[in-house]
Amino acid sequence: MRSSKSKLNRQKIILATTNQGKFHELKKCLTGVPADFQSLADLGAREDVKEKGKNFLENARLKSLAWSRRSDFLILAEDSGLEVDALRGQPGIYSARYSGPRATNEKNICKVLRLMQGIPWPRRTARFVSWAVLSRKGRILKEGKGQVRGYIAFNKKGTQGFGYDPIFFYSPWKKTFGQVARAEKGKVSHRGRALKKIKAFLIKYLDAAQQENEKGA
Ligand code: ITT
Repeated sequence: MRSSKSKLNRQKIILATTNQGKFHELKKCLTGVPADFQSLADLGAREDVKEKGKNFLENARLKSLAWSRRSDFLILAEDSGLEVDALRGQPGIYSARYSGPRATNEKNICKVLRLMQGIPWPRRTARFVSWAVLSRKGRILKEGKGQVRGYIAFNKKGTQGFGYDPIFFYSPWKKTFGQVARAEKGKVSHRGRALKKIKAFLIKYLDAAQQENEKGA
C-alpha cells in the first residue's frame, strides 16, 4: 500500500522561478488545479540554472528539466520576456538583465524608455512572450506558449505587477499592465495564455494519478 506521504508528494508542484512576481502570477493562473504549489526554496535550492538557450523555449526547457532531475516533484518553469519591434525584438531573452549584471526592473525600464525616445506611438509596438514547460524526473510532460501584444508607453504608469508592466500599454483596456490586478492581467497576459494549456493538462494528469493511487491503495 502506498503511504499517505507519497500521495501528498505526488500532488506537489514546484513553480521553479527565482522571480517572486512571476511565482505569484503562475500560482494565480493555476487556480483550480488541485495541487500544493511550492517555490524553489521548498526544494532547498541554492544555485540557479544557467539560461544558455537561444530562445524562450530552450531556456524554459533547460530550467524545467534541470530542476526536475533534482527532485521527484512536478516542475513548472517558464521563460518569458518583452520583444519591442522598434528595438528589433530586444530585450527578448535578455529581458531580466537588459541593463546589465546588476539590473533592476527600474533600470531595465529606464533603458527601454531611453532607447525609445522620439519614437512615435504607431511604432511603439511590442509583445510579451511566455513559454511554460512542465516536467517530471527529466521528462517533459507538457509545453505551452502565450503572447500578448501592446505598446511601449511614453512614461511609467501603475505600481502593480513586476518587470516591464508599468510601460506595457494594453490597448483594449487603455491601461498599462502596471495598472491592473494580478487576476485581471492573467486573463490576457502571455503567461495566462501559456498556462491555460498547462492547466488543462494538469487537471487531467492529476486526476489520472489520483485514480491510479486509489486503485493501488
Ligand atoms: P526565473 O528565470 O528564475 O524564472 P527571471 O525573472 O530571470 O526568473 P526570465 O529569465 O524568464 O525570468 O526573464 C523574464 C523577464 O522578462 C522578467 O524578469 C521581466 O523583466 C520580463 N517579463 C516577463 N514577463 C513579464 C511580465 O508579465 N511583466 C513584466 N515583465 C515581464
